[in-house]
Amino acid sequence: MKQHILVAALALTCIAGSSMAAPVNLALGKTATSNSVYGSEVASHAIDGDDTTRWAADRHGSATEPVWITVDLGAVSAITSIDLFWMYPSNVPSWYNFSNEYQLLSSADEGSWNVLASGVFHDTPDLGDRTAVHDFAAPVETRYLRFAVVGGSHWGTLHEMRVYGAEQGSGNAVPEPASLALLGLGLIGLATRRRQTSV
Ligand SMILES: [Ca+2]
Repeated sequence: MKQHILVAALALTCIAGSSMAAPVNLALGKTATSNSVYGSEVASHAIDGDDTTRWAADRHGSATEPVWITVDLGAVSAITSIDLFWMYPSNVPSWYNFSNEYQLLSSADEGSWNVLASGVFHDTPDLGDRTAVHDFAAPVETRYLRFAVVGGSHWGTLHEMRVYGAEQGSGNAVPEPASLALLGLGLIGLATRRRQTSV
């Protein structure tokens, strides 16, 4: 009997997994602006789906004078995860202290902002020092997202921001917690993890 229950559970997991659509990057193809740009490294480069292109600021960011990009998702969306790729390693040991301290913020009107998450990137060969995935236990409803550099010794930059969730009215339902538990994802609170990539 126990074996049958196990098989049934596995079958249910497979069915649930196959019925879930692949995550959609809501930032792809949307618009991005910035308050600082270095040469041709414009804000849209951070949401073009290409890890080789980047946004870069022409100065450092600080708590009082951050440098930032703002992504307009075009409509209020329910965000479940944000995937950040800061940059490739310089492989210059003397540069390993170069960093960006950042915040992720949300806004419904581009006027008042809520801090969703924060972190620090460092220019080391360790992928975990240069990438982050911020998962949200409850979907964050927002239209605007901002990546703000608020400190660190490197001019503000970001190669790619990928935003996952569901656009309001799109019919792409955000997975219910029960479904996530069934798939063994176990999201509890805000979690930051290493991005799954071979970079
Ligand atoms: Ca890019």
